[in-house]
Amino acid sequence: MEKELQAGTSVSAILKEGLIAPLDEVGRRFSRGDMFLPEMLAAAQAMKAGVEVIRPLLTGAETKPAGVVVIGTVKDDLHDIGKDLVAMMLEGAGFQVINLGINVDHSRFVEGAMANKADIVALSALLTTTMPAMKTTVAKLKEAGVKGRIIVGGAPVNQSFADEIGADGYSDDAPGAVVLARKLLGIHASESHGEVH
Ligand code: B1M
Repeated sequence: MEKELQAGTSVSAILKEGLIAPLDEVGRRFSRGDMFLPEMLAAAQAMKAGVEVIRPLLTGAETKPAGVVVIGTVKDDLHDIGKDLVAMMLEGAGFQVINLGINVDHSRFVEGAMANKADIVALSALLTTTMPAMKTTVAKLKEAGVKGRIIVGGAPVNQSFADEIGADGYSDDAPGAVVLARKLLGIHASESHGEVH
């Protein structure tokens, strides 16, 4: 990967073609029963090591804070690679990101959002079985009077589910989450740096 960077390959191409595409293939093989959990875990570890190499290019050095984002993967869901990519790209775009981690219960989302006066609360879910936890979290955030806008994402989530559960926005990938967060807060891209090409 360092070689690709030195050769001038874009961060976006490395991410999409070198990291995400192979992991998708692992997922497909897992679905077919050609690969098993330890292999999926090893692939995830390789992906994480790869992401660490490009992390400085994703997070950049931004001076003007764009807003506060509290992000986490919902309860009973342990997938964090996509959520961490979203977090890194938001950081790169100048947001202050408080990453609550994985398996985040709705009450921790509420506490995190309140304590940090979140402008955006970002929820990730990778399992169809944890989508109900996303729904509950959105409901509890609203019930608690959290003022920040709520955005959702993750492989099984789509716009109609986001609408159904009352989220303020949905994005299918990390760069889209940055665009969405800016849009919801009325920030123009030119006011912030950290674009990844
Ligand atoms: Co899991 N797993 N996994 N897994 N795993 C999936 C999700 C699965 C689709 C694989 C498959 O069967 N083909 C399947 C879910 C099926 C379903 O629900 N329909 C699955 C399963 C079944 C499971 C277990 C139940 C397996 C088991 O134990 N029998 C288990 C569940 C554990 C749990 O969470 N309780 C499990 C475990 C694991 C590992 C621990 C081994 C590992 C995760 C390691 C980790 O995250 N630290 C793992 C992995 C690696 C995968 C796959 C292969 C890859 C996920 C990934 O990281 N993708 C996955 C198959 C697949 O997706 N192809 C699979 C790369 C990442 C960049 O993409 O996370 O989608 P993604 O994020 C994207 C977008 O979704 C979006 O932006 C990112 C890209 O820019 N996005 C957001 C994500 N969050 C967002 C939030 C936003 C906006 C955008 O705004 C807030």
